[in-house]
Amino acid sequence: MNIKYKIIIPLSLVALLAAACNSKSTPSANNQSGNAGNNNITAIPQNAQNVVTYTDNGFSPKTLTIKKGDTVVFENKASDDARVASNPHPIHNGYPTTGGCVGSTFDSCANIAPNQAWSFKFDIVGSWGYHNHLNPSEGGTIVVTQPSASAAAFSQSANRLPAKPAAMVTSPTSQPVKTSPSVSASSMPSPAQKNFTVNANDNSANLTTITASKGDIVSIKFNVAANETYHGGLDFRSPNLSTGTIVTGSSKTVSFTATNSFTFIPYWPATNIQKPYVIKVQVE
Ligand SMILES: [Cu+2]
Repeated sequence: MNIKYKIIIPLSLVALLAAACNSKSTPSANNQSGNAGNNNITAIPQNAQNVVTYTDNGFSPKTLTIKKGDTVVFENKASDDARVASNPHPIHNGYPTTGGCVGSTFDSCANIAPNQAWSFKFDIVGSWGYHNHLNPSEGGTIVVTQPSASAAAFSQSANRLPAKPAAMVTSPTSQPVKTSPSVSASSMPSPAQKNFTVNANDNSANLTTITASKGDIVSIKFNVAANETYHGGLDFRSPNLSTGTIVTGSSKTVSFTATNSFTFIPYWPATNIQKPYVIKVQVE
């Protein structure tokens, strides 16, 4: 069995269709040009690994957990168009990459017709809500996890060379074998998981400094109080990572690998008014 062809054919198909879509000038306001990476709308691919299916009943599974770097294929098997977009509606900026047609690049931007699919690669660890922009009450969550060092090395060799895990083949030559990165990575200690809970309202939070070590996987659960918070809720924003809108009385969890210190600033999402406190993430 030749695995290479299975991988190369769908990818080149994606590239061709993406190029075709972008060269066409469409009058649709939803179609943003100059954003080629985003309009990966194709026929439904076969044998996709991470699939969310949209039917007339909404998205399934509601929560899909993947590894950082995985691509999710959103397949439309419903009778109507769908447009997958990062929460919150309508600003689509929850997934923290800018340059999409509205906010985040996690946005199909164009409508996905029945029997078409849209693919998106997730490079940021965290829990990312999305919705159908054409019917915003429908949605789901993609949970992107950080593979542990050894798991990452294993899944890379397992995905690409299932029949021949290169790292484990003993070299038949007498030359010294270079230590491969996967071997040294697997001998490194796994990063620590650190969990924090922030209880916040419009005026203050119970936890305003979070301390972690470089490399830690940090999870912060933001609870937005039902009382003493304007009903539109809060959005905790930082240069690289934002929670998106958390409505009053609900919570959201963000996860990331600690690299540099930064600060979350809470805002009223509807009016972009900054609240009078900050939450510092101190990485030592
Ligand atoms: Cu929307």
